[in-house]
Amino acid sequence: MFRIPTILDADELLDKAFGRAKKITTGTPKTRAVGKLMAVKKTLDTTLDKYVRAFPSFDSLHPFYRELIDITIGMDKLKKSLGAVDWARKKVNTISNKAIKKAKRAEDAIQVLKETYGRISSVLYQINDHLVFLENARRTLRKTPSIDMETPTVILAGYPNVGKSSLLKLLSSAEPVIASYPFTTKGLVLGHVEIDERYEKRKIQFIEAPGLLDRPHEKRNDIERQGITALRYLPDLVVFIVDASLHCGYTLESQLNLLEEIRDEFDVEVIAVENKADITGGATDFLKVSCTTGHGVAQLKREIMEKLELL
Ligand SMILES: Nc1nc2c(ncn2[C@@H]2O[C@H](COP(=O)(O)OP(=O)(O)OP(=O)(O)O)[C@@H](O)[C@H]2O)c(=O)[nH]1
Ligand SMILES: [Mg+2]
Repeated sequence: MFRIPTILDADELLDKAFGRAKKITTGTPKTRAVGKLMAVKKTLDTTLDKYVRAFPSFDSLHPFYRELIDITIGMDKLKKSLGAVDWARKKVNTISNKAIKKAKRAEDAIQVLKETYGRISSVLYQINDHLVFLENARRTLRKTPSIDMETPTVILAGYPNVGKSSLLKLLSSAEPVIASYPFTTKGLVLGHVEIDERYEKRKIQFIEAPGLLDRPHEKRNDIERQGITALRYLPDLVVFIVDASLHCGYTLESQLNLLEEIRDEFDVEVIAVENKADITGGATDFLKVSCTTGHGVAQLKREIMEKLELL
């Protein structure tokens, strides 16, 4: 969702800046040295400034994204790294400006150039960890789903491994990874459905929340926390999936406790379904579905549409 350019590390930035300077080959040693210093300054000033501006302005973000980014990246670290990059940009500018003046007066302008390259390199190496952190943050932000706050939103929630991704695939355009181990889904997965009404096309967003365990919030891992954040800010409806076959590896009791907690904690309508009805069925009085045979899925779709008042 957030488009940010690749963040180069210190070595790559220095290669880029010194590479530009290397192309300046004409003039006296003095004018060459001054030209090179100006090229290095300009390249680093522009590039570092672009990095700082490319990250979203966090205070104006929707609270859902603020909370999500805090979990997946860490807001304080992110702000600190952006601050460090801005500090380096200013420092490089000051060093370059002084060096340009000095080179103009100096006997040996090339010597000034060499010393300045050394000082600029050391500033960039000082912030290398921040640059690496920002490049990782960029990759995480790129994967962050782009959620439309105006579109009706259904969250698929439940214990790990119960079939949330399988159901998301049947209900929407999403192509999630499905596997027989828990916590396959490690972030929020978004899918869409378009419904043709007589006069207009309506959209529904489906979001798979990563698997949740029935345990206190402080004990939850960062994968679960993303699901809680989504539940807090986004759903018009929750489809809670239970695996009564217990192939998921968790007891029915824990799954039902989680369902009760979600009902208590979030002020949202919940449809509970029992998945994997091809293996068992009858353990609960919820709507029975099977992602393997497709049994019950059409009825679930109808119930979702009714609850969202789209039928
Ligand atoms: N027999 C049967 N197996 C199913 C059904 N639905 C899902 N499975 C299997 O259950 C396993 C978990 O399915 P997923 O859809 O990945 O479950 P998930 O809830 O998204 O899992 P996590 O993302 O790890 O929390 C996979 O091996 C699926 O093939 C079903 O209706 N019947
Ligand atoms: Mg999944």
